[in-house]
Amino acid sequence: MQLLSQQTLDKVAQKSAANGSKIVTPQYDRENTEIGIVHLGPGAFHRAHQAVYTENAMNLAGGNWGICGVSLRSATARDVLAKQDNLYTLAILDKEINYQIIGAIKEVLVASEQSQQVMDRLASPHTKLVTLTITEKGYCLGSDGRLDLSHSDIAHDLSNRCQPISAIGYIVQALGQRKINSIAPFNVLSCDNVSGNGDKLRRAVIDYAAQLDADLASWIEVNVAFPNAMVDSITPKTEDYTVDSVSNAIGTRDEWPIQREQFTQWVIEDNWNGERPAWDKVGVVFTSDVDGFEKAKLRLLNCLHSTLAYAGSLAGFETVFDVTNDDAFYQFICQLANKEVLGSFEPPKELDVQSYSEEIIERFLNPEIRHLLAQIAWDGSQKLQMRVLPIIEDNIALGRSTKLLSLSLACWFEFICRALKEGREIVDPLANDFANMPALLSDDSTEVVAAFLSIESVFGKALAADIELKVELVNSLSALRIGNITQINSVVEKLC
Ligand code: CS2
Repeated sequence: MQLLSQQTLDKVAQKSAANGSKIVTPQYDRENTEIGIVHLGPGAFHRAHQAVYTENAMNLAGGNWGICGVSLRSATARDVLAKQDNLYTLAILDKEINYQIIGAIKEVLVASEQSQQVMDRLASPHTKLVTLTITEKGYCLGSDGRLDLSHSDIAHDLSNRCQPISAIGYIVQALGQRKINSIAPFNVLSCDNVSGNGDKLRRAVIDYAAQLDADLASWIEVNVAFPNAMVDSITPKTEDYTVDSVSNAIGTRDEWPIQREQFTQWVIEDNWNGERPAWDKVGVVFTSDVDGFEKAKLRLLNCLHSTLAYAGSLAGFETVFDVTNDDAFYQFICQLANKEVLGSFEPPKELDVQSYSEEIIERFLNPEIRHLLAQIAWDGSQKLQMRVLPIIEDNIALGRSTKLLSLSLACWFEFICRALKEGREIVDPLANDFANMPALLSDDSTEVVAAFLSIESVFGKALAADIELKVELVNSLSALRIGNITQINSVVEKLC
């Protein structure tokens, strides 16, 4: 089978005609489209979400919004996509199955090998927008919400400002060059699943710039927009079977297609300088208040996802579909959403949050999507700070129950403890810290809970000092350890 490329796009069209299906291919003059966006972190989520909105906007309204994807370290995306002229397939796996060939990414660079080219792209007057999916840990923030100057990447960049390794270091260096060359700054749009992502990124960028050049820091403060944004679409990583099934469907070999559900949402704060792609014409919502959407998404979808990831893995399930399809776990997350999440925050006026919550649980039951719990379980120490802890804090302040949320956290504790005891790899920036905490091997739930709560970068001071929360966590962990987690309903009954 020939490889997907600009030359073989007509094969895709033939296949699509033969099957009576419509596989959309780029409808704009791809060759003559300039790069207007630099995206840091072109992983699966970017390729299934922002790149697709940009593709659809160019299909509809043109514009020089080609994307240069910058991998900070890994060369895999560049090397695989280069062979395909950076084209890849989006497979939408839902009640209907649809394929679309995406051409918006025009170039992929690897910062660790092509630092100067990355800098040139960022400093180019054609670049109007820098977007990012660098995950929670890429922001290098300390527990006080300020840039962690002792973070090894930041410390490195501060003493090698022309050869940065962090996203923050690249952004500030490029903005500095634009300022010197009197080129208008780009907008900086975080697309990470982080609450107040634009505000956090702005804080990190300004703190970093202030260490190097006070004038640059004030210039950034006045001139650069960092809109907050909420992003959503369930995007499991590409597996070998995805490559085979997509290649068969499109009639050419695609070595790195991307799969996602039909549902997709992008809500961006309308805080913008200059032009942007015609995203508003292809479903992106611009609003003055992203906060409520972000909270709804992180507290419902992501809190339930992480809860299922830990509880479900402990019970031996493999995917979100499998565990949600189990009646006891289904009831558990419905109860968690209804009793402890809904009501913990003020939803946006335009959102019917009860239906939103029910629709999310329905999305987990998409049989076409094999979303591995192990993938969602990564980086719990970072994710739970956005997904579970703020709900606990708000519920405590409002005098509401936190019992089920405590059970969710206890599942994470037990997940980490079991991995340590069984010598399994833990994918988490705190993996080494966990390994150096002997208390996590203890059979005594009180000792285990105290050890976790002592991690200040995760729990801060107030939660760690909350006696009632501590008791609930100990009770939950003990109930999990004595009881049978596959019967999560009996564990819940004991606690509530
Ligand atoms: C998931 C998210 O891996 C995870 O942690 O919870 O990636 C989730 O699928 C997305 O936020 C959905 O928009």
